[in-house]
Amino acid sequence: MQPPLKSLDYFQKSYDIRVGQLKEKRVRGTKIIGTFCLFVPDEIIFAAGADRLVLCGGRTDTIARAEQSLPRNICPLIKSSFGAVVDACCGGNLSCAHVQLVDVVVAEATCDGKKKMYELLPEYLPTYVLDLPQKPGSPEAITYFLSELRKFGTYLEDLTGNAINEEQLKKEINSSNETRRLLHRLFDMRRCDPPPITGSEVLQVMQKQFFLSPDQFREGIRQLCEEMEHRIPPARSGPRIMISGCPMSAGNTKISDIVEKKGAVIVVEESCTGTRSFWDLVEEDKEPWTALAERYLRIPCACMTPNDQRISHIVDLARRYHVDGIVYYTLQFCHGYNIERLRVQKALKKEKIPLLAIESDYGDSDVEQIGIRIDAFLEMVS
Ligand code: BJ8
Repeated sequence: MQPPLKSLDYFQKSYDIRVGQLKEKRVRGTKIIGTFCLFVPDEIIFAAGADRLVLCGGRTDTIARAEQSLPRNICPLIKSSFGAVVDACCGGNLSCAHVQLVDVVVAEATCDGKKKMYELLPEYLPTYVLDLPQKPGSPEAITYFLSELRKFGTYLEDLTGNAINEEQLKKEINSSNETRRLLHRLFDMRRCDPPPITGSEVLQVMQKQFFLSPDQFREGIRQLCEEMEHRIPPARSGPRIMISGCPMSAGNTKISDIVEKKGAVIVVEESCTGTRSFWDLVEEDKEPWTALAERYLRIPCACMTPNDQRISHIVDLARRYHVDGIVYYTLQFCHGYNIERLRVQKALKKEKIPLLAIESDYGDSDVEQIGIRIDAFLEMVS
């Protein structure tokens, strides 16, 4: 086993610095926005002089708290996120520091479970819901989403007391694109055989993008890319695997850890903690609101219908990263990603790329059983 990359320490150390930074900002009057999804454009938040952190839960310990009011048979990400809010706002002792750092929550109309959970949030935190068209390919979708983004901009202007001007918005678009380009540089290096970084290491980094400031995150990625460029990885022994499906929020690394402990190497993740978060850039030469609406509506989330762009993106990634097999990961009770698997599976069958479907929660009770299935899958694709 090769020694861990030194630049990963940077991300660990930056965490405490960022907590301090957010606390200080709040004291100075900067509004901190909590979000739960990639569909809420950071660029608009930053252009309004606010800051943001993502509150998606990957921890198990907040789930019991959520289950006191939510049904048990909904996705663990929803329960974990909601439980953290309830606990933090009702003087609990689970100490999810993130919730206490935000002034308001900006939610989004995506899956049913999230939409209904967001209806309960105002009891704990001021909540704004950004609506989304469900058929991104329809001619009316862009017009509608554009009007929703402008409304969101007005909400932020009222909240912060700052006007969002075009110049600032363009600056934020360029800044977010710079982050996306750096992530492309990082992910491109994973096409090498063997790749100079493991999937578990990449996941740790990708989870941090939702908490660190853009400057902090970019600095970490730059250091990491430089270290990776000079790293000589040991010869590869296991197959090249792609993970595709639901996001793995901070605290949840279960499947990536099992896959790599079994000897495979994860070379790419098609998820919101992978390519979905950075793949497409925002057009920089366009009117900024339109450019944002177009880019964000292209996010291939299973909440959208039809979601053909996701199917072709997965096939494209499988070829580009020379994968031997795909582990299709669904969080328990996430119907969107679970049902969409059938179309993904069909497309991959044509390409002769094997797929293993795994549905799991945040608990440990299925670790052994998943390990056995992954062992058998890796043996088949080796
Ligand atoms: S853009 S994936 S972050 S909605 S896993 S809560 S879909 S039941 S997290 Fe998501 Fe935005 Fe889409 Fe990404 Fe619902 Fe499924 Fe749970 Fe999910």
